[in-house]
Amino acid sequence: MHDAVWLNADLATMVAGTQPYGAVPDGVVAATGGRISWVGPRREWRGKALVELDARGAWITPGLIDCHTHVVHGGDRAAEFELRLKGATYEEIARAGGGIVSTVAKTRAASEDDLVRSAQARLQQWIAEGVTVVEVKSGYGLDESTELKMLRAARRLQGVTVRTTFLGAHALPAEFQGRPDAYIEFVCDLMPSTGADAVDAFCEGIGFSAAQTRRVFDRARALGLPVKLHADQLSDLGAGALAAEYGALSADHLEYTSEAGVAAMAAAGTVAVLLPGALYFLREPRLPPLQALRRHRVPIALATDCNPGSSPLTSMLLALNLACVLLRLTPEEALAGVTRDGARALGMSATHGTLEVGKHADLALWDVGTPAQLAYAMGANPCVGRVRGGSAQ
Ligand code: DI6
Ligand code: FE
Repeated sequence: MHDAVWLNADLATMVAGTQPYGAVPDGVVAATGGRISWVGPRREWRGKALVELDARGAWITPGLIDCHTHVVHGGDRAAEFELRLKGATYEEIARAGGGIVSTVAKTRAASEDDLVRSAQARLQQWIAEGVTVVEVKSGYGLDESTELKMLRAARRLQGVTVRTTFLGAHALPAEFQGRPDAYIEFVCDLMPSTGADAVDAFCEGIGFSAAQTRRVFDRARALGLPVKLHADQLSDLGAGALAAEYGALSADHLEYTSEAGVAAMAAAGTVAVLLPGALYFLREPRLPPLQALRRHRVPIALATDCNPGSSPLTSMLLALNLACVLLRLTPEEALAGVTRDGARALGMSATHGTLEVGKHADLALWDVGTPAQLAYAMGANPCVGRVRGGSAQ
């Protein structure tokens, strides 16, 4: 006996195989104890369930996964947006003491409760759009108390499964001006007490060098923590290959990554996380190397990169559309990027990301005629139901 069963649905299981979207027309999905306990075509369903739910012809996908966000932060950067529209560049603003460090001041000044409140208010949109898992990074504290405060705030968020990432190596705080190596030492020393699920760094001209990133990753490796990397967003520092060398879960951004970097990622099983919101908002002319990623069969995930400076994007569905229009992903690749491969970018593919028996019963129900409509529409929200751990929410 199953706990619950959804009938009268078309399934996009997102299991890789011969069917686009892993589709099962007129499919059935059942859940027991919070896990998927049966999935397949209705004509093969012989089971019984305590609760029978009518999906009313909806498409059911895995709950969406946003594998790269900075959704916990203080303040906004609308003034910086205005400066950019008057001609200043993102990098110029950062070098003049704006950018990331201006959000640091706001985040330090905010209480933990303030951070929970503002992030939870933003997160309602993810929840309304069928998202069930969200990764949240620190990195706007750059001191011990604020980094830990951000991570505690992230763990208090409700309505989604949260994965936390320690991004101490995001920017150099004013206290360490001229002493980046001393700051990296501080980040390494703080790492064991963060309780984060993974470690990230910003390897960039306005962030940290490859050598500094290595020190962070060496410490993470010694602690047994998986790593991710903001890689080659604004210039090619060989960061895709560096991430691969450390067996990173993911290398993110990748606008300037070379084919050699892509090949290294393929060999290491490192997921490419593409962030079309940042590319759009910064009007970045250089596109990530999609053809090379396809040729080398690197799994491609998609995320919002929600942050106040380079991607104030709070819609996963809009991220799908931006990925197709700007980066030229197919709608099927885009949907895989926010389900199967988003899970992989978080090291969660054994339990999340597809509709398969044994995985968490995290589902999204959509009033669409085809799954491609999720990426096609701009600003619509056809989500008509969301299930997390087997419970309708
Ligand atoms: N890359 C990003 O996209 C965000 N952080 C990073 O390293 C942007 C952060 C910001 O501008 O506040
Ligand atoms: Fe980011």
